Amino acid sequence: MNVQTPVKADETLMANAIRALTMDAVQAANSGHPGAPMGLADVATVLFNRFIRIDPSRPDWPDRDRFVMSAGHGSMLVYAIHHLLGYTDMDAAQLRNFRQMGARTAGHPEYGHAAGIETTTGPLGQGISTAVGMALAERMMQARFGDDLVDHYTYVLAGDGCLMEGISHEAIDLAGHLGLSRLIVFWDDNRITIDGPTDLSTSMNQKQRFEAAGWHVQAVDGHAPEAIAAAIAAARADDRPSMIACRTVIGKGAPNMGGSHKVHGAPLGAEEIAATRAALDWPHAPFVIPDGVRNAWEDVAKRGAKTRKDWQARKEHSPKAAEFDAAMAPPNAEALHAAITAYKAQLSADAPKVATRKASEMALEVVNATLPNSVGGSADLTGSNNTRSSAMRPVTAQDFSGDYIHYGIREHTMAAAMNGIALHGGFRTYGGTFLAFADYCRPAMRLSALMGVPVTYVMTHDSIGLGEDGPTHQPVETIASLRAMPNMNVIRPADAVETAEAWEMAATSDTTPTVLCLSRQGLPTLRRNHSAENMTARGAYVLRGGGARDVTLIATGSEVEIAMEAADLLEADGIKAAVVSAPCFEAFAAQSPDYRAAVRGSAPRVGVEAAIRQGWELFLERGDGFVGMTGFGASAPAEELYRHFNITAEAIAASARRQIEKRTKA
Ligand SMILES: Cc1ncc(C[n+]2csc(CCOP(=O)(O)OP(=O)(O)O)c2C)c(N)n1
Ligand SMILES: [Mg+2]
Repeated sequence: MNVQTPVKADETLMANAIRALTMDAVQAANSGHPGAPMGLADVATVLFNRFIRIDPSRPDWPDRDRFVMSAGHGSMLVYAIHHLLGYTDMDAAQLRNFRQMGARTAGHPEYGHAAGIETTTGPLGQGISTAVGMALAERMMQARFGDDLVDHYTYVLAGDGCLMEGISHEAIDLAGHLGLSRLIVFWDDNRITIDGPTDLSTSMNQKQRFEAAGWHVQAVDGHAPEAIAAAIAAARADDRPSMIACRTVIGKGAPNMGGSHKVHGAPLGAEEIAATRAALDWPHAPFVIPDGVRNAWEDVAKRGAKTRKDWQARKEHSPKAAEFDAAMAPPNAEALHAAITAYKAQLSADAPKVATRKASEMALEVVNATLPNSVGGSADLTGSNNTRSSAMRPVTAQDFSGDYIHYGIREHTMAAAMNGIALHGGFRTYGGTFLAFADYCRPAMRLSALMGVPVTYVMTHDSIGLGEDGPTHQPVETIASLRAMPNMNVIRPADAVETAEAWEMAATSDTTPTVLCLSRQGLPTLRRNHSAENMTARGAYVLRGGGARDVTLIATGSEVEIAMEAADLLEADGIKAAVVSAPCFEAFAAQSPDYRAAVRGSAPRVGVEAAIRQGWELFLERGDGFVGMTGFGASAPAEELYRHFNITAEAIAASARRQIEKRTKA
């Protein structure tokens, strides 16, 4: 079991190895941050030497402890430790090439770049908030599989910066409320940030802040191994999340520069490095580690490997082994495709008129019934986002067996926690808010995309179509801004069928997160002819009018219905208008050139979306028309807003006629 190991090794030497590797790698790169790794070397050494259970030969072992370097600028701490533990992908050449093209030792720790990096950090505050999701997933897995299979901790090293960022407030509050007992945060209390001492910019009593949120709080000398160890043991024993304030000296070991903001983010320089070697009594050449120290670190890895093997044996005999493996495996895409296809056939026959947010809830009944490890949630808008399917039960501090998370009004931490849940493994996760508040989630969404974590953002109230709540709530530029993000699928379905298809894509995506942009207002079913093919996965397709066309109307979401009406108006005048539904630009961009050309057609085009035009060059050429928004919306009933902003069938038809006329004259 996960218990403390007695100390044998010389932890001062183990910590000085981190210091030396850090200062030498930063010097070699002539760039990087030596201060935090040197200051945290003692805390990290005690944590790894006496407590942490990981197996470098099996970095994805599900019951490993999670270690998050939230102060991501201190990446050399992670790389040095991985090197010392003997991770095969972190040899000395990687350290010598710190921050260089193609090296695994990126400037900030990047998930997927080297084994054992649990999450990408660097944007301050993200690590601690992502870790809240990991610690929550651990509790939820423990509730399902018991201590035998789930018995690990989530450890976080956070700096002054992480705790000053606003997201930390949300994360601390949520973790305290949920009583995430296996979350242990070390605060690198060095009283230094880039600009200088922290008293330039904060007077916060961090200990009281954590206490107020329901945490177990301790303070120790961050260079006193026994005190650190005692604090970790007490933190593990407490049933609340724990914060250990570790009073440290930034750049500890550097005799002249230590303790100053000058060591935060610049090489020490040859002279100070020599002085540090002398002060630490570390005579070894750069990147050379004496055998005794290397052996001490490798013992940590050996202990982890043994613990992992014990776990493996327990799992093999567990009656829940198959269920556990299924939860850790990718979702059953075949089963979901069959269920969604049958559901789509029913929808096309019934042709309900529902808002796509409601259609999303209907699709979730299918998704959540088919994928048992689906976990949902909302940032206090459950009834508006329609994110809770009928069988879902809330997760609470008393009962983690539920599958629905009330994130509270904490969009940013919701997004980061979803990353953490997904990275932890065992669950597929989604969470909702209003689309306009995607901006409150954005830094964490960017990390979902950068890391390739397939979480789903259920974002409702996706345009002026939400009506009376007005321009504060009406996205105008939001969709374009999300489409601008690499590796993010932005899907704006037109009806219940496309919504079901969007959910199939989102719930089975491997490495791309998804934003679902969903309407508040009711929309008719436009896809009346059932097809087993997921047309939304094509990105865009001809919904109406094969064969020769005089004009192509291309629309998304709630505006597809309006484009269909415009096609009726044009048809009455003998003008053949094709209507293209374009729910997912990213998927369309990935289609073959032939397919794209066939959908776009050679006739003049009019794009229609109740949002800004930016990004529509995927479909439109110069001279093509666009009916949409050019500024913020307004507060009024939705129908009136569409008329006011001239997003109507008449306006689309008029634009189509203009395009055709221009083409005839040319
Ligand atoms: C969101 C965000 N804002 C700003 C930065 C730039 N930045 C990197 S480290 C840092 C100061 C962090 O101070 P602290 O956490 O105390 O680290 P220390 O100087 O003690 O190593 C800043 C402002 C960042 N990485 N992320
Ligand atoms: Mg600091």
